[in-house]
Amino acid sequence: MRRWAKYLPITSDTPMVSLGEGDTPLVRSRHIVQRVGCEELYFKLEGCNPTGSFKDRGMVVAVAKAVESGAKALICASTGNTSASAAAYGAHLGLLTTVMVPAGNVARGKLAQAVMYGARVVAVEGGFDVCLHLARTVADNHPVRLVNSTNPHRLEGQKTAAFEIIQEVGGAPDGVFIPVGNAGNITAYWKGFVEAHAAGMSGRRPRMFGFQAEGAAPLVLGQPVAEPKTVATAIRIGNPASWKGAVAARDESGGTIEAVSDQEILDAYRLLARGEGVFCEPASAACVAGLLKMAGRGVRFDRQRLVCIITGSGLKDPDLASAGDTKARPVPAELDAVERAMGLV
Ligand code: AN7
Repeated sequence: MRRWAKYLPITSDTPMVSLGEGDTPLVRSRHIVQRVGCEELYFKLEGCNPTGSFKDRGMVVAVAKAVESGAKALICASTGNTSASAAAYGAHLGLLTTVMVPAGNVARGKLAQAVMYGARVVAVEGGFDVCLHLARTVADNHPVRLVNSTNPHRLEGQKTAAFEIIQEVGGAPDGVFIPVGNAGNITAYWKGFVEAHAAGMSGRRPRMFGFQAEGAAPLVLGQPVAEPKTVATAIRIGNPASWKGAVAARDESGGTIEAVSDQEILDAYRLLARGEGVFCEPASAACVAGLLKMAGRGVRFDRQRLVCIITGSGLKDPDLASAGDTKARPVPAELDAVERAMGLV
């Protein structure tokens, strides 16, 4: 908040708090860049934020503004990351936080965070879309502040990631690849790039490429999806709140919003970890899956500089990660047993 204060809705009454959000690494690709055939490819590691996802950038602003206006309690609907972030900033600023999540469809690490930060967790028998509807209704009828991305302060905070990218690579890249769920983030990035361009921070604006999971792709289909399904639970959303913002980002930037299959997401998830040393959650890998898919069908990025937004940490979803080959059986504490386990003898 401090660094970008002049671009944020901050007043002398806004509490200037921080858990260390923002200033996340921009890592240059060494492996996937070759498959894509572009000039430069970067990963913006938003999983390095304090609660392990990009949500912290906007949440710190939304919660600070809530406190400024006298709020004592917060509520959000969430597929997991928003709840972890709201719970953390709620705890930091002494607010009572309620999070509404789809029962049985939230990665274990995210739930653990909400519980540890002391939020009241309401697991709803339904998906994210119904949780958001209920949270909005509660906020309309009770003195509880809604901190979903329908809260404009969230998008203000999230747009700072665009400023950081511009500053680090010296202007906007040619293309930004980003996973899309409730569509707040693609809306916020585009807002950031547009404002930065207008303020003279960057001579141009990037094309925005958004990616949804095939089973949860309302923006691709052009209509809400009643029962969204995908392994990437973070983006299991059938009726995004920022629908118009996402379509504007796509159309004004000359980009696209496309779908990727769960298999393509999981392939990119593993490739990022093994080929780049970047361990993200499956939803985050959707944008890399999308970039690889475009390159695979012959889209050329020859002289271009591209950035993929890696929205959350792989540690959020330990069950999915360890469903692979971690059948590590213990071996006796003896040298020959270790050498055998290593395939050396
Ligand atoms: C890792 O936490 O919607 O398109 O409730 O956790 O701005 O929704 C999370 C979304 C991408 C999609 N990557 O961003 C929630 C929630 C990760 C995410 C998205 C989410 P939006």
